[in-house]
Amino acid sequence: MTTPLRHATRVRTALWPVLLLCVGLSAIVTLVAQPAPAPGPKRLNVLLIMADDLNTDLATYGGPARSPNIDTLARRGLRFDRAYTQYPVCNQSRSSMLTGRRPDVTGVLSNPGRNPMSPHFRERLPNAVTLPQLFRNNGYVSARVGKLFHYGVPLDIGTGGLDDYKSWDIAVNPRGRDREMLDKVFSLVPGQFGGTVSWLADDEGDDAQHTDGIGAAEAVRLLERFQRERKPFFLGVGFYRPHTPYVAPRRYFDMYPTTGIMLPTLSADDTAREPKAAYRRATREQDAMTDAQRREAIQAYYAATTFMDAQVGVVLAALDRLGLANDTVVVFTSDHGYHLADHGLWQKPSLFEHCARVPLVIAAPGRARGTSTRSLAELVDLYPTLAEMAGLTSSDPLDGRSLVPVLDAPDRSVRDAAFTQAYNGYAVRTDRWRYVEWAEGAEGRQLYDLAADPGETRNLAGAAEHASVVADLSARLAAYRQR
Ligand SMILES: [Ca+2]
Repeated sequence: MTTPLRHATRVRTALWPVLLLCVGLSAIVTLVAQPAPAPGPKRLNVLLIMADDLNTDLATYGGPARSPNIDTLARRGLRFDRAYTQYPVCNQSRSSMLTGRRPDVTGVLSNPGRNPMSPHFRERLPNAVTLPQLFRNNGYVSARVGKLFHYGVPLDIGTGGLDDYKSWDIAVNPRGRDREMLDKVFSLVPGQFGGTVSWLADDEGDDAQHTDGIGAAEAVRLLERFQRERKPFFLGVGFYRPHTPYVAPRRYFDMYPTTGIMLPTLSADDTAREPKAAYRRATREQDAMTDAQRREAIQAYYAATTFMDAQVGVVLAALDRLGLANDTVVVFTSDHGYHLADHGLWQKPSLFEHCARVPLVIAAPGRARGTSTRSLAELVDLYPTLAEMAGLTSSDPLDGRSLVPVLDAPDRSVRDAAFTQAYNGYAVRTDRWRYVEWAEGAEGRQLYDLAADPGETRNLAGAAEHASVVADLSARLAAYRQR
């Protein structure tokens, strides 16, 4: 299938009057009230690049998935080794990150599809000023390419998904050949793609024909336009990979021979699935995978990851070519981590480290460069961090903390705990421990000493010698839930 596809649908400036008629007078007032761009020194641009469902198996983090372009970005900036999502599912995480509020505040606690009542964050927070909206309200042009707010992948590709129209001046919805090839995808559940494990090596298409390749090209066009028009910008580029279906050109699969892929070993708790709540996302079809299928799925996930990394490279090369790099803070992250047979689990969500932890690189002009930090960070911290760097102030009561002190001195820390929640479970990560409570402990507790046991193989929650640790961390979770 080599026919060029319709590349993208856009909400262009010319469509604003139509949109405004649809959304009512309040939006008009919002637009009119926006102040003109402030005169003065050059303003700091923002390029926020998000991958979907990307864990820390990147080479950037010492993992097996090649990521030469994200590695390059890390050499220009600061790699956060302990960054965590607020909720390891797309909609919950993205709503939280982009509003700067925790999931219990946004009220977005489920993905659409499974629960038709799943709200948009505007239902609970109608007047929230999102991160891109803050920039938009302060004279920046705010643009999105691809998945920033939630989309169902792959079926919503090419649509606006659960977008927030107040956040953007420009929205681009790329759609490539991967969206048209679903009939060729191998899936554990035939006919389903996003919610189960599925993959395809594309033998004919090249990068530029895939949704993320088209998204990268659209992002480059926007950067060229912003540079030409000398506009300060907030550009969000949301790639769809490595989210299922893991689709990429064949050559990326060839980088990862299945004979070289080691399958994780399971602990006694993993095998027994205790506590049960921790393994609630295990599915029958995933449990029934053969080892050969597990290796093929991991190969495909890494292939999709390296393909996505190549698209990151396309965008970063344009930033350099256009002379924008010295005036632009670049953030690369993912909405949550991911299981690849570790703990006997696949995909998300869980409250294990591999699912709660996210890659996070921030390359900011004049700040930390080519190093890493052990400072804990949460995705909700990105909002105050970017606002501070740009000299903007939000009137919203943000839940995160600015990471700017860490960007200036990577041995510093701005928080001593990071929190993640899923279903009726809450987890806290400290310097040494990961502690999880399900139904406030009624459905189980987990305590792992990550300094001694990074693979989370020994649950210490019932050990008498750690009772005071459990009591302390349980109190922290109670305080978190009551905020
Ligand atoms: Ca996701």
